[in-house]
Amino acid sequence: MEIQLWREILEPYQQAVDELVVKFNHIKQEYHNEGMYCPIVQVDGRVKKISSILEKCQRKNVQISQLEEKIEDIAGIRLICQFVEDINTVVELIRKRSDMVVKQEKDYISKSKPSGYRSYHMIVYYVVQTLSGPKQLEAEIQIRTLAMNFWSTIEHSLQYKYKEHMPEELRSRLLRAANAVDALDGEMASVRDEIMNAQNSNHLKASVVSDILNNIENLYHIANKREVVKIQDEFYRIYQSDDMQLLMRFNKELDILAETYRAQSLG
Ligand code: 0O2
Repeated sequence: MEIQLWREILEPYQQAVDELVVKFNHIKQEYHNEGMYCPIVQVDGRVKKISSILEKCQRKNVQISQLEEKIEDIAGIRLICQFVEDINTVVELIRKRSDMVVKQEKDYISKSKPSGYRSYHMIVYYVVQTLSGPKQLEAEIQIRTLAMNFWSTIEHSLQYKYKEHMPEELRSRLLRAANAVDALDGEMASVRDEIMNAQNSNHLKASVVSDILNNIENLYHIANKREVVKIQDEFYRIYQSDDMQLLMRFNKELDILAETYRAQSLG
């Protein structure tokens, strides 16, 4: 097969990965803009390396001419969540989308693989627009927690090193580590609400502070400078009191003040 042909085959997959990464990052952004807890912490994407495609074709006895129909993870997306519960939210989110049609789901969380691997996989149909028209292809979306991801990254590199000759001792250590990851996810789930509340209030505070500073900057251009300095001092005083209600009320007052100045400048 010519190198040019590989490029031709893989280019739409690269496009799919690029588009999907953008889309999932926008989902994150939407959650943040709404001041809501986001179930996704990290979005990664990759097109499978030619050497891995060849290795998989060989392992699964797939003809190169059939690889697009038989290899489902040429385009791969990985969505990392903080908590196991978040995985269900992300799965639901994907099921509801009209631009990704679910072909298959593999739940290696309820039942892990013999290696100890845990993750939720979704194979989706996705359409990219190319110069020669729309092309439907398949992409694999792996959804897992930070802890599961840590384990599988380490295990994957060891698998790569040993292939099918991983020493038994190492294999059972990895299984023990997988159980520890499972227990860790369980422990973290029990403090999820506490952590979510803390993160939400951090996000909310950051967003209110950013709004206030924007307002102060805008006022600086249109209002009396001495008044703006007073407002800024007041902001620092309230900020130090660490009272969220006061901070939000102060922000509302600044909104009204900025609106009044804007109306005056128009009139
Ligand atoms: P790579 O290098 O990550 O692309 P199978 O027949 O079970 O071997 P299949 O049918 O493609 O594989 O589907 P499956 O089981 O859902 O696996 C798809 C991908 O999940 C794998 O792709 C890995 O990325 C990941 N995976 C599956 N099992 C394991 C495991 O035991 N350990 C780790 N670390 N990852 C796993 P590739 O093509 O095998 O590898």
